[in-house]
Amino acid sequence: MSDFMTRLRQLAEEHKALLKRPNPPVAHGNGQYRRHEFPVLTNEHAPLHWRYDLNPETNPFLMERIGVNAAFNAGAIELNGKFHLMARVEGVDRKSFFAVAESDSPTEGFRFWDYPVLMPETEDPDINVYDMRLVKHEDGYIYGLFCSERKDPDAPPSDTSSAVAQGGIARTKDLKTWERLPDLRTPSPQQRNVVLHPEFVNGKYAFYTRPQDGFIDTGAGGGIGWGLSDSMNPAVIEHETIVDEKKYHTIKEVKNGQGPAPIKTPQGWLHVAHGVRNTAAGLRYVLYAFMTDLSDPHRVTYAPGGHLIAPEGIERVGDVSNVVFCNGVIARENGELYIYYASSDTRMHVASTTVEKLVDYCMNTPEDPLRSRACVEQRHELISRNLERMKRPEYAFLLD
Ligand code: M1P
Repeated sequence: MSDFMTRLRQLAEEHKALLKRPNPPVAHGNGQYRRHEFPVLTNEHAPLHWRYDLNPETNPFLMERIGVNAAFNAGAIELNGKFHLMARVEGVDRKSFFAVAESDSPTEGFRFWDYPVLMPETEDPDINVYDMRLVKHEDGYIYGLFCSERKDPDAPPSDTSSAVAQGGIARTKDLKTWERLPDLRTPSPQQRNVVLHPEFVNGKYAFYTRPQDGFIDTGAGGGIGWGLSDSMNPAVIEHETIVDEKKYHTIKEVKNGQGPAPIKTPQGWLHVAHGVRNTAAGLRYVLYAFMTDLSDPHRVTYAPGGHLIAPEGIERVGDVSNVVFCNGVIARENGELYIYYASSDTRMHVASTTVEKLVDYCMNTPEDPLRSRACVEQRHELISRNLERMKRPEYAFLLD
């Protein structure tokens, strides 16, 4: 057999083994969720036929011709009994695009479809697209809300970095055929982390936004925003209000952003979001949860203090280190909840829990009291209740 075919067989074996790798939950969790052992998607999950030219005449050394750098920040949806991740795949050329990976299982076996998504462009073509939220809306469409990035037209010629981010919108029924709609229009100069609420509110389409003055800095954009639009074509928000504001000396001191669309529960809408703070080592992104009122989805009802998921171990390291980011969850009819989160702009992971547990977490975790002394008082209250309880004989083992 030629070297070419020998190496190709070897690559195929390794790829198949990666896709078949079982992904059990790790033994110990904190009761809120359980991480799973391995990433569910990486650049190596990209099919060989996306990366290699498989013709020995045009690729005698069997080299990667169009490499894949990362697979992260995936939207998620359960459709026709299958689990789908709409990954942000980044080529080695730094351009991101969308691609669906599908599995029969929520935690392992994700396999990319043969072709990535050829997303239609608007009249002003995007330079980069990323971070799609998949939202099954009650109007019957599945919407893809994503960031559309273009070079800043007002930047001087010497500035080859400044960009403008806007809320891109497309819709589909099957994740295969996409109709591109005009970008969301809002009073804010830039937008990222735009998410559609899954139900009409007062007969209108409702959006979570993230107003921002600049591409990285949110500036006066004070947190996760909210606005209503009469239509999706075009979607226009005249008034933006703040649902969940960024706050000094919290996990969302610098900025925050809505994760996936919220999950409807009897106790309210359950949200997963990301919060960002600054450190001497750069920005640190963590995930947090909160709940909003069922009939008034922009009114926060429960806001547990601190993070839900922070980068751990290998998750801390990647192209943009110290980041976890979530734009996809799957809440199943049986109550299971899968949180798909990316680490360090590099790979995708999953944490499994239930809707009931996360609602309990939101309703019973104390809010951030915003001062060290008040945090200690909170802890004192818990400790004194526990010490009282630990006097019971069935707790005696804790005092050994
Ligand atoms: O690099 C971390 C994240 O930065 C951006 O998120 P945000 O707008 O909240 O700062 C996005 O580019 C996101 O894709 C990325 O993971």
